Amino acid sequence: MKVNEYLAKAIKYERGVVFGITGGAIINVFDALHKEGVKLVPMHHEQACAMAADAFARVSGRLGCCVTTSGPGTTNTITGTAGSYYDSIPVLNISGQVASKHLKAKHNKNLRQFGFQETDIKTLFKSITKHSELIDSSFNFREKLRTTISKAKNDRPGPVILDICDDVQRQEIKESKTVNFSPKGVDFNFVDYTKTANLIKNAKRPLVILGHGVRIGKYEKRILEFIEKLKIPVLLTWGALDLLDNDHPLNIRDFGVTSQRIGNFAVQNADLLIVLGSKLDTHELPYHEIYSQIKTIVVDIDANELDKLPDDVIKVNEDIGDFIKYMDFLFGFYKSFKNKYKKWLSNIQKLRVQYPINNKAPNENCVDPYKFIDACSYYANADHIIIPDAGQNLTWSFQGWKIKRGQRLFSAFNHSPMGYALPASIGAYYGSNRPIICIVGDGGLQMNIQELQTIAYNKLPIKIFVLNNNGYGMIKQTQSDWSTLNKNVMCDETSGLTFPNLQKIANAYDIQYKKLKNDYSLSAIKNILNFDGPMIIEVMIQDGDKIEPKLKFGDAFVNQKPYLFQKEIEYINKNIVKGCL
Ligand SMILES: Cc1ncc(C[n+]2csc(CCOP(=O)(O)OP(=O)(O)O)c2C)c(N)n1
Ligand SMILES: [Mg+2]
Repeated sequence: MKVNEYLAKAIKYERGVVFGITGGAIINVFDALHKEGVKLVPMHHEQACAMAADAFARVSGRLGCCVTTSGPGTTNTITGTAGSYYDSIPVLNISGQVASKHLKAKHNKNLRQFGFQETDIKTLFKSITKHSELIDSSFNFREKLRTTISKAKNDRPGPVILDICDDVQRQEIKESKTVNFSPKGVDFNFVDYTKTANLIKNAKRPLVILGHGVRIGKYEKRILEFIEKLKIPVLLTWGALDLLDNDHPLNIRDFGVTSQRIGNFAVQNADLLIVLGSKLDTHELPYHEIYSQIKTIVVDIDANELDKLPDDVIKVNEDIGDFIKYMDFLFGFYKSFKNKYKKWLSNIQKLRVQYPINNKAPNENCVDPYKFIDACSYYANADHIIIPDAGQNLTWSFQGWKIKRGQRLFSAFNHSPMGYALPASIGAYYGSNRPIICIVGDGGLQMNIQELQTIAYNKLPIKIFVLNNNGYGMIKQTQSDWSTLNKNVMCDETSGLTFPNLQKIANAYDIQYKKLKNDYSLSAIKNILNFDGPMIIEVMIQDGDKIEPKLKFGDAFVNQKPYLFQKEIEYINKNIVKGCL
């Protein structure tokens, strides 16, 4: 069998959908994929292909596949691939490379280039993939591909890339007699589980923090059973916000720099944090001092993530599933936990109601972003997948969205490139066949606007809500926060950054267009979501509207802007612990 034929069979076996753009050095791979009957989605920019493959993997739980040509084709995928790496998303990238005899390494490695459109992909992608390899011979390709796919999917998943020379794609695979394919090895580590279990048993005000690792490990159901047995209040990172429905009694939602207020008060007043599958980003816990104040147990499969934490933290380098298994064993039937933290939980929930995200009066002149998110989440059904982009629109979405069980809500969390949401919506549709809500800024839309054509041609059920706040709102907010900075530089028309008329854009792509002018027009979202097919909805936000609350770097963890009076902080602190064990 030839290299390209085996590759196509492997992708078919993985039930992959290929997002890609063709070119001279990858033409044979696409030909084999086509012959094998693999679903191919041609797009208009390779950046978008990588992002679509990423979102496909996120929603389907399968391997994402992105196929591009040598040189500019593959260098265009860097932003998307980096996002998959930081968020641990399994994506197989296949890149065409110049013919093996044209590789500069075969002539003089100090050359910048030998072959036309040659680029050293292996080196370029080394720091943003789990595995990056140049395939300049067909020897042992079967084993190499299987090992590469296994790396993408196992342990802490992530993207991988094979850069396959054009001539090699067409060669018969040659194999050594002993194919040395070893599945992942087993490491033993000796965690003091009894000590950990005792800490949990003795805690008075514990919190469970769930991160994206829960989903990556496919432990959504097991975790639910675990927390429902312990009945400990649960905080969710953005990567895990869609693990629990908004109304789940244990769900106290988000915490960190841009979250509801009460999550941070809960953290500050807890006596134990049990962190499962979160790398505890600086966006969540910006100050490391917290670990010397509150006992913290962190369970993570990646030892490097534990290593970065201070010594005060109890570090459990273990798969979450194994950790839960041990806890199940040690706690028996969890009888001792029966409603132990009832008061702690109800105090937090009561305060959350007193400090809602949004309580402004409706406005006739524009749409309040929090009211928009609230209305959109009210009308969306359990089948919807929601993908915000980057900037204020992302934060408003995560602060305000109320998850219904089954919904997915995600973005490229850790890399957060503008332009992710639109191509990710395409990938998410092909990975799920579900209706998609894409929430994007007027700035971010421009970064992958060409994919409107992919959406229009395929008539994908994607509703594209464009939050028009006259430019780069996120950056404007930062500029307004710091008196040392001038206002609006590089952010809007005042410094030369302009945007096209969205209605004309919609017309040009032959996509339906609607405008939401003010808070009173938000009920139109119901019919918009019921419409069959793509639609662009322009949401008119007031220029200068902010993310609130938001922690300014350096301020106390519980004093997000707009600031609270000291008396109010004391009131919350007192009431959150009142009557607890
Ligand atoms: C590719 C990329 N370039 C630049 C940035 C830096 N950045 C973050 S948010 C933002 C402004 C986004 O504006 P818009 O898309 O209109 O969203 P808004 O904040 O207005 O909701 C910028 C420039 C980024 N995250 N990604
Ligand atoms: Mg904007």
